[in-house]
Amino acid sequence: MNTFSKQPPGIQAALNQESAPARSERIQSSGRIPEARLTSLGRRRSLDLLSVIAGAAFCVGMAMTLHAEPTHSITIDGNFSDWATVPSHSDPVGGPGVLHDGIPDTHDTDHSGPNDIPVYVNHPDIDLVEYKFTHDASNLYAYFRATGQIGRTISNASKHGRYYVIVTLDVDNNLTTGYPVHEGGYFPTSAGYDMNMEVEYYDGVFNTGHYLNHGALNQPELDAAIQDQTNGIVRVLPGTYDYYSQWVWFDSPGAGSYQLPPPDNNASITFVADKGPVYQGIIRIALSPDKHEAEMVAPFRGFMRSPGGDPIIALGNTIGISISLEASPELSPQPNTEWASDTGNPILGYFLEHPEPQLKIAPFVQNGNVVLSWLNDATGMKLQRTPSLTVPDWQFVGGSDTTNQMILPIGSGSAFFRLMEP
Ligand SMILES: [Ca+2]
Ligand SMILES: [Ca+2]
Ligand SMILES: [Ca+2]
Repeated sequence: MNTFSKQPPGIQAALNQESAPARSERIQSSGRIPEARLTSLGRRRSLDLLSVIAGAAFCVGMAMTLHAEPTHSITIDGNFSDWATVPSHSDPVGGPGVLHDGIPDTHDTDHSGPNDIPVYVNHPDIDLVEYKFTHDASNLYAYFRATGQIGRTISNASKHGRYYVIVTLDVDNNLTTGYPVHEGGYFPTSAGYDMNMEVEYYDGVFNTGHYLNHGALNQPELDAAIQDQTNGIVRVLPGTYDYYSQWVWFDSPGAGSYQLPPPDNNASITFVADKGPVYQGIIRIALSPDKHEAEMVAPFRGFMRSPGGDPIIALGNTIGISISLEASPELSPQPNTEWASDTGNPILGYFLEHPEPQLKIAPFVQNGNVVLSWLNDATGMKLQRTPSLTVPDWQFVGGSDTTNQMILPIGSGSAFFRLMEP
């Protein structure tokens, strides 16, 4: 996400200062946890009971809806019909003389002062014209539409282009932590950005989808942040554009350089630098066939945890979002040596609404099994069961956090179910 001052690839390069100026178990009120009861009564009676109780669970969920930004179920597949009901934000169609809040809509990235006016650069591939942002129970999603082709980079013997799809996040809804985006050459500016979810294309191909943290003001603070991150910890602190770390998160203990400690010990991370090598972790992106549109996902878990163990990104939090596209100059329509970027107006005060899981028990028995289901938006929530509510012993139902339906055998006793947020 930088300009010519970017250092050569190498892990340390990513972790060191860049040249300036280029720039629980979440137990909620019990009313939020829909519960459904399964019994092993005779078939006819049990079916009636299941149906009634499943209906009651649905009503509990409805009563607690907060009417903030609702969840949406998004599949990263290059089909954008799943975005149809997500609120749209527009950005000017760039061109000579086109201003956005007094700033050339597509512009160079060489300016870093809060009151600077960067210079117009013609680069349709980074001309953002529409963007959207949404979430579900365990992921953040962003949508982008550009005048030109997203992710297009030159690849030949002498030129190796770069393109960045950037979502900058104020993860604590606090302007005093993080940094203002003008420090990176992004305008119009806004402040408080602590972390990114980002994709780099390099030399004609996807390079990495990574998380960034800008919570350091100098090299010792950056060194400390990196040490924390090898243990899955992010401290949300005042930062600056010039000091950051970036990592790819893998849902595998051995795929990355650092296996994380419990409870994330099934995951590992690798710190990455711009310009490769390629790592495919949990941040994914898909483009439309004409490459004018992109959809991207960043699971909550990759943002890591606070020192106290709380996820940095969690349902119920409020965040701020800034969207940018940025590219190196080789594919600009006219001879040009300037990098270019385009930044949308920020989405501020975005409340990560709890999904409406609508836990249900099917009103029939399937080959001696009971079918429990919940909305696809709530995939990522964890189904738990207990044989009694008097002395509860809630146990995770294995595999339930990657689906929205479980088919379970009917045993000899009673069973009660609930969905828990991740
Ligand atoms: Ca899709
Ligand atoms: Ca634009
Ligand atoms: Ca902040």
